[in-house]
Amino acid sequence: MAHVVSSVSAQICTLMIDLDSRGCGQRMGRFVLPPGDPCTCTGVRLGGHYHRYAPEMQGQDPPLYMDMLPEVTAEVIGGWFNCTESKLEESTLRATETAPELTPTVHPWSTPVASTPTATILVASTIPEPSMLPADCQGILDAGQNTSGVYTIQHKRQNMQVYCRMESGKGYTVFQRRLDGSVSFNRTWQEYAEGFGNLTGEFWLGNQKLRSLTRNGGRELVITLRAFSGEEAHIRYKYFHVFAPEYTYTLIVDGFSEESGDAGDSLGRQTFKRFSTRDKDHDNDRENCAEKFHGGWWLDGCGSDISDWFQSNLNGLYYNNATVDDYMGIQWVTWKGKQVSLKGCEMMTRSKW
Ligand SMILES: [Ca+2]
Repeated sequence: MAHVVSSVSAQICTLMIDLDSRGCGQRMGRFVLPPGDPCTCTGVRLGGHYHRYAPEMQGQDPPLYMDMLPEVTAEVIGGWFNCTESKLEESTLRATETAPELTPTVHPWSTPVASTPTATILVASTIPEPSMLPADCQGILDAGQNTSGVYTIQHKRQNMQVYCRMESGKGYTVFQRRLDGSVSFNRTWQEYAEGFGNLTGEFWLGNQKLRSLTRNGGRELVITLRAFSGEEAHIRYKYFHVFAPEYTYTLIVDGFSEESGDAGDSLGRQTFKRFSTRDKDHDNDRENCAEKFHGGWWLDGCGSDISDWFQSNLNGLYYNNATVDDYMGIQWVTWKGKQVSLKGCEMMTRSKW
């Protein structure tokens, strides 16, 4: 590790929001940045006033919900615009060379907004040794490992062991698996936060890692469901995001599609639902649904109240046969109804960028 003190230039971009009709004008917005190269943002500040400018996104257009705004960072914006690290470095260098007379590029179709302050600051930084570890399972695949299995990745400077499923030329990080009931999913908030089980068997990777992996908002979620009848179904959500612990690991999924089978969308209704465990009841039911169902999940109601909105629980109690009382097993209601528990399932995620 080498410690250096260097002079760098910081460009703080002001992020504003503009209601988007896709979100019924309520909770969904479009990001609004000042004109200029978004890859030069080294910091983000929320605020300002309504403004029309919203830059093009190279074909990507992830939903931005109001609740996500506190989590938007320069790194997130970099993900939206496919800014490579080298591009960020080049941008920073360019800004340093021209500071303090830097004039932001103004796109002809936009109206200039409040200035994007450029300040030269002294930063004591630690330059990490070059890492040989890919940042995710796609990186593992790109490095030539095309066999599914347990690998070590380095995500957000944190080494973590994950199970990578290599499928159709894509590398997915598996974060949940049910096979045979050998691992109890009736766990505490802390256990769900840290993860439990065996990566080659049944496990929950952990809400902290899940939050870290989905942080840039550009993740897809793929779910495999297996029934006791031998049927299998594959489901995909184009967008997948899990909020920070202070937002109780709230779930966002959007962009449902069926890859195979006819399982239907049983998770979409749970978007914006908070995570609950037997010792942290964040559902909207008078009962403690996670306690009742013996597992933590993004729960709303327990099925016995008027708030009977939930249709899936893949962390429920494992049964060795299909028929259960309403919602008491591993459920995907739009596929098998509320009285059928599944034999197994797997949930995995992958960055789209
Ligand atoms: Ca409750």
